[in-house]
Amino acid sequence: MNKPWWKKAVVYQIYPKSFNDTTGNGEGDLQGIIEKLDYLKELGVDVLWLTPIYESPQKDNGYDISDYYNIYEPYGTMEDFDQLLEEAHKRGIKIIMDIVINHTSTAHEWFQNALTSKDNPYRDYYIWKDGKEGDPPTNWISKFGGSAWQYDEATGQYYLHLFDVTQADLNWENEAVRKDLYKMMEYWLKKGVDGFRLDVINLISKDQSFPNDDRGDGRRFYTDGPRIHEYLHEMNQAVFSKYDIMTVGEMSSTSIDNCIQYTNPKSEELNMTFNFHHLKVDYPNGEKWTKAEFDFQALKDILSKWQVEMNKGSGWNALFWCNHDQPRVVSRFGNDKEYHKESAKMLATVIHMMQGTPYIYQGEEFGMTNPKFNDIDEYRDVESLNMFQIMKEEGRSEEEILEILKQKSRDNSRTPVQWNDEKNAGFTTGTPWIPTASNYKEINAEKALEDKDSIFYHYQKLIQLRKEYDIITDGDYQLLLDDHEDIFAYVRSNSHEKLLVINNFYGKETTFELPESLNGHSVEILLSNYQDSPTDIEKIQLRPYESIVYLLK
Ligand code: TEU
Repeated sequence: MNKPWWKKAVVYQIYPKSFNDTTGNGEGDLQGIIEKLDYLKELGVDVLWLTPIYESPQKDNGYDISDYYNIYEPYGTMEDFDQLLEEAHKRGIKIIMDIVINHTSTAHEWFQNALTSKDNPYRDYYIWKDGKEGDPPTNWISKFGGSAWQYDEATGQYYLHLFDVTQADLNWENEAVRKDLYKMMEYWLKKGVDGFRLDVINLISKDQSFPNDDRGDGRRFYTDGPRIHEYLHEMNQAVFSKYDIMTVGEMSSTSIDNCIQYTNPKSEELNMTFNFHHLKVDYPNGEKWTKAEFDFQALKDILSKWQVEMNKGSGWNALFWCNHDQPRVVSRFGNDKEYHKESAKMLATVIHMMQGTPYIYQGEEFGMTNPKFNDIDEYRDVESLNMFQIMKEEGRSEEEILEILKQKSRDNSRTPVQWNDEKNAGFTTGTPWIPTASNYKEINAEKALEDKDSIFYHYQKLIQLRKEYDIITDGDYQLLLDDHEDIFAYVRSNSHEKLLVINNFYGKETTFELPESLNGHSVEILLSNYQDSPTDIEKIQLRPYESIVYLLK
């Protein structure tokens, strides 16, 4: 059987607001993406994922959709979108849309109708409940802080919002909701888009008894909920199965077993899933809002477990370090100062030599860093601003909170893409909607393109290797030197060859010793982040952040 195309694809994520502004209004736009297609072609990516570009009040930068059928005006028009799709396709690049169907903006006409009365037909498009003796219906907590329920004076009931108060959760129990959403997806597929990234899709099915959570924030009553597999299968049959597309589900606090079921082709649900367990290794005791070192051992163990188990269960992983909700990886698990280049390349190799479909987030390909904002006025993200208030109310000092945001805020990845060393890093001629990181003169795309040894060309090479070597897609995975304190090494194997991937995760020298079971092969270096890595692999003195991919035969 032919392998589906998305198993060998590399996806590039675009956060349009911060990508490239051609109008000078300070926000990126669709024409700005068109302008950069040749750059993306040069990098070699196969698919672009656009985060939401639909009409939206932008309380959550587009994850609050008010009209699924229209483009957010500052980004351009539907004609611009059609042109983007055509220009991308001309270059052999596919486009997937971000579909947000756990909730809509409260500005959506469905919600506006729902507000008018309890018996409006759209009332049941959302989740409304009576309060309990003056309290909200349950003690569930919104992902952005505070109660997950909002009271509506006029009708005397609460609606559920797992995210911002302007993001009302849709009622998936209502078949009319599901039908309307499937129709909307068909609209985009008929235009020719190549698939979907489905926002927090594993939260759509809620436990209908809506219980209080006596030992948590409520998430266990809606995460991978009771009817989730049924809904995804229905969606697959009604929509996805009719097109040659790719689908990736964003899975919040999920489990491997569920992700196997979501992505095993036999279930006919989705093609692949994002999970976040490997990105919680700097959340001590599950607490995001604290400054912390990352737990290297946990990182290795989690990534390795997902590699092995998903393969065993015939599931498929989306591989990623970065997205618009996560800090920049080179600042997080690498070293964005002395070893900027070495560590950025090492981190790229770690992920790209694994099994799954890799995702590159805009700017990652030349090592963009966290901006290290010093002032709360520089932040824009609704979650960061809410948490700033909440932590202040808890009595923490502003200084401490700013240190935490510097490490954890979602805005760390949302600063303008640094295209060159001109004003605003070449992102806009106007005032950017969020400040540009101050290091844009040193770290930018133009500079990366001029330097043959840049992070950009390392990513380019990783993408090419994936095309060239089937073992990256098919090979089994095994972690080596499991509890080595500095090294993340693994081997990928198939019947006739092996890939040995060795990474020094730290800024000091360390020694790699080849396990005996890997003796006796011929050795070829496929990629390294140093000029002269050794081909004698029995014992390797690894330099800071050294990362080497060997082909063994
Ligand atoms: O994110 C879902 C999600 O759960 C997170 O990654 C979120 O950023 C985190 O819980 C906050 O601590 C998706 C989108 O990627 C995100 O940008 C949206 O804000 C969110 O859904 C709501 O649509």
